[in-house]
Amino acid sequence: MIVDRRSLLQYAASGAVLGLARAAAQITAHKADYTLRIAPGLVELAPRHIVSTTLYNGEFPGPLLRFKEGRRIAVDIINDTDTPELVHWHGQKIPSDVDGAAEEASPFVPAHGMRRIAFIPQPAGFRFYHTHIAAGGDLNRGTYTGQAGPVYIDPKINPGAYDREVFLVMKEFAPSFSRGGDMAMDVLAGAPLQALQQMGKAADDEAHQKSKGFEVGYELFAINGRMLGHGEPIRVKQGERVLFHVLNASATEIRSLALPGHVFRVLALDGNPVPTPADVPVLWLGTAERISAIVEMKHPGVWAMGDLSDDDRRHGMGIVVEYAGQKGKPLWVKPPPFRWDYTRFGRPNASPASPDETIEMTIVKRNAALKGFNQWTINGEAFSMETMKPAYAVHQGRRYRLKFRNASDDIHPLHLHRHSFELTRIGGKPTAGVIKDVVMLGGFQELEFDFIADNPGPTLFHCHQQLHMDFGFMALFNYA
Ligand SMILES: [Cu+2]
Repeated sequence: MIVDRRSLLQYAASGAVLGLARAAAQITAHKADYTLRIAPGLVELAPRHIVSTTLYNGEFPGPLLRFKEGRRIAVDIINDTDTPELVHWHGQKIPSDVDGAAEEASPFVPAHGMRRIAFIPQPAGFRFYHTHIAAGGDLNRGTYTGQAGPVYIDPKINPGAYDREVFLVMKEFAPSFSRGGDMAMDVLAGAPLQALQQMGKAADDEAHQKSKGFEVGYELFAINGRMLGHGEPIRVKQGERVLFHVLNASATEIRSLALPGHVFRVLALDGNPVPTPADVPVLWLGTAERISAIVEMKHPGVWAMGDLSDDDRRHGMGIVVEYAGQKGKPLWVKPPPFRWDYTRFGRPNASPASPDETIEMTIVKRNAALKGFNQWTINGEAFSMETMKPAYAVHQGRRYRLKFRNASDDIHPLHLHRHSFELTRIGGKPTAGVIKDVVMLGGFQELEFDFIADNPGPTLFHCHQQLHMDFGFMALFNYA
C-alpha cells in the first residue's frame, strides 16, 4: 500500500482512530439515503472475459444514483478493501470535505471502515462519481479499477422532450503499461501552434531520457460493463426519441461513439444544457466528459453503436441497437472524418464577460523523468503530493480566466473540482455559453475558460488522465 505522509495523517484523523465506533452509532441512528460499498468483485464483460477489480456495490458501472436538485442526501460509503478510499462527486458544487479529494482535505474512508457524508446535490444534470485515489504505477488502484457510476440530478422542472433515457458508461479493462503509445489524432478542431511545438521540442532535447515514458493500454473494452454483442441490445422502435447520457469513465483514453445511419442531437455537455443544440455524426469524449444527446430512431436495422477505433470496437467498445422486428448481425458503418468543435454548441457571435484576473498555465512534459513515467509540469512545477502546496489564491465572487498553453502533443482533459467553467476560447476561436467541468485541450494548442470563485474551500484543478494527474499535472486553488 502506498500512502504518503499527509494522507496518512488525514487517514489517522478521519477514521482509524475514532471512526468505527462513531460510524456504527451513526448507522444505527438513521438510515442513509444511499449506500456505496467498495469491494473487490468480478465483472463478466463476456463469457470468456471475466475480470477481477474493485467495484461499487458489486457491479459495473456502479448504481445509477438519481438525486433531486436541492434536496439534501446522505450516503454511507463502506470500504471493504485494505486501503483507504475516496469517492469523488464529479461535477457538483459541494463543500471540499465531501467532494472526495485528499488534496482538498476530504477525509479518507478508512480501510475496512465507513464514512457517512451528506450534501445538497447541485447543479441539475448528468454527473458521476468515481474514486479519487492516486494510482501511480499500480494499475489495481484509482480509476483503472471499476469504481465509477453515473449520477443524474433531476432538475426541478424537466422538459421531457424524449421518449426514454439510456445511460451508457464507456470503460476499458485489463490495463498494462507499454513504452510509448498511440495518440488519438484528428480528434479536435484547431491547429497546433508553432511556438508550442518549439517549446515541446526544447523540453524533449533537454530531457535526460530520450525515450518516451510509459503509457497505458487495455485488452478489453465495454459499454455498461459488457463487450459489444454480449449485453442486452438497446431495443428501439421506429420514430422513438432516445436520450443518451454518455459517460467516458476511462482512466486515460479519449473515446468516440457513432451509431451508423443516425445523428446525435447534442443537448448538454457535462450535464449542462448547451446554448445551441446541434446535430453531429460522432461524439468525442475526453476522460470524465459526459454528453447528453437525443437520437431519433428512423433507420430500422440492427446496428453496432461503437467507437471509431476498429481495434477497440472489435475488443468490445460498443453496444447493439436493435429495432423492433429486425433480425441479423449488427452492422457497423464507418462515419466520415469529423473533428470535435466545442464552439458549435456555443452562443453565436457572443463575447463572454471579461474576467477580473487572468492566470496563465503552460504545460510541459518531461519524457520518462520519473522512473520511466513522464512527468508533467505547470509553469515549470510538478504538483507535489508531499507538500500539497496551493499554487493560487482566489477571492470569492471574482471571475478568473485560465489560459492554458499545451507544449505537448497529448490531448489533456482538464478538470476543475467543485466549480463549473465557461469556455471562452478554444482551437483559436472565441466562444461563450458552453458550461463544463472537463474540457479537452488539444496537442500544442491553447484554450481559455472562465470560472467564478463562488464555492469557498480548497479546490483542485488537474488533468483527468490518471497518468498525468498522478505525475505532476495538478494545481490547488485556495480561497483568500
Ligand atoms: Cu493530461
